[in-house]
Amino acid sequence: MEAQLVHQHKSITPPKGVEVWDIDPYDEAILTNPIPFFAELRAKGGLAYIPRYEILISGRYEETREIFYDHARFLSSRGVGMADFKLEAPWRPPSIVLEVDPPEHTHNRRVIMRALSPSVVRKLEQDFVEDAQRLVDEVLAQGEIEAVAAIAEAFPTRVFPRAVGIKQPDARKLVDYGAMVFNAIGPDNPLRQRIMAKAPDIVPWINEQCDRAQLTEDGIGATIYAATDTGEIGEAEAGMLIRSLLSAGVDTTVSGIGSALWCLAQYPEQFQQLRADPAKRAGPAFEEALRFCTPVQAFFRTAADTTTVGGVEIEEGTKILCVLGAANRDAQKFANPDEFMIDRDTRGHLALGVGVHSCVGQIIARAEGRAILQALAERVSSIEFAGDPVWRPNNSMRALDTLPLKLR
Ligand code: OVM
Repeated sequence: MEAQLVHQHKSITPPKGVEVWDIDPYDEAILTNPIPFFAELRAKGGLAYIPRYEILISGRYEETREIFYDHARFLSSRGVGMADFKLEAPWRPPSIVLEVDPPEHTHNRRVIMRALSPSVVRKLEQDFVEDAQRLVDEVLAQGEIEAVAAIAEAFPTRVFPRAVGIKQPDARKLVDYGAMVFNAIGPDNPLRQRIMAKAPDIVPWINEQCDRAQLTEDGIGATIYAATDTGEIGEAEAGMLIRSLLSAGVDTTVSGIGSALWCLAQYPEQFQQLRADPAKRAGPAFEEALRFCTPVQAFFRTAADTTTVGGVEIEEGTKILCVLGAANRDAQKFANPDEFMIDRDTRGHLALGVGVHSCVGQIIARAEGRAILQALAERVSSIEFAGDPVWRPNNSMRALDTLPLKLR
């Protein structure tokens, strides 16, 4: 028998030369207001050690990128959360694209890439644009709205499940499943436990949607199942890849769109800049919102062997929390990082990762973001807060709970 795991992963001794930092990055006050924590994290150096969880943490751009880019030294197959899948049974069968290393990863990812190719998404984009225009017309008629429900959740849950080919989408279950997946990446804290209590209600429904017979014949899901006809993957793998789409394709875009709206309300002169050329600036504005708010705030990697980063020796089995949200506000990479500027050069931001695991759905996510921001900029003259925005704590996702807006 394995010894009882204290932190769901191997116990490590603090490496020499790193600061020991007595902080809980999963404190709800930090999760809902992470920016001061990011600054403190970067000030500690390339890596810091958090004794409470016996993990390393990285929040500077250079080190975070180095770790994320190197899939051979820093594994995903041992889980991208606090738990080491080599030592603790995962809460669900591991994802065959997220929680896996090359060469299996390469093989499985290729099937999704083909199903989400630029030519496929180009055809979907016209639908996204029409849906976005219709949705913005609807909310404009209401004047004052709660924009998380009315736009951020409404839009992706309308367009994405339909693109996949889900016949009877249940927006609530899709959003809640995303919350489970992203809270599961953190420690086994009350946040994770509360959402996991919903599993019996949600997981069987999600799994059911992944069956071939449940999917339309013309969606992304059907294209993935087509790869079983040539023997490239099996039926079970195809189902697992659909599960990945439903895991990663809803909450992420809900968060990205909600955060983009928050940015535009917070920086009205930036919204006016967007309005001056919606078709050209919607894409860059969404990209800057990704950098500025970074929907997936952090993922772990696990050291495959003894290695060094920035002169720090890291032992095998070490869990490293890579804080993408902090790296995206590193002044060494982005000038005036705490300013939201839609005309800045956002290239190299880490909101969609980097390397072999970088977001496989990024072209569809970007198409959704562009569609909604362009529709807004073409129809709305001003976006103002109609009350205080409230952030929803989550172990790895930065997302709004409520966003009262007045649209004119
Ligand atoms: C998956 C998966 C789950 C969560 C996130 C993600 C951001 C992928 O199930 O494959 O990528």
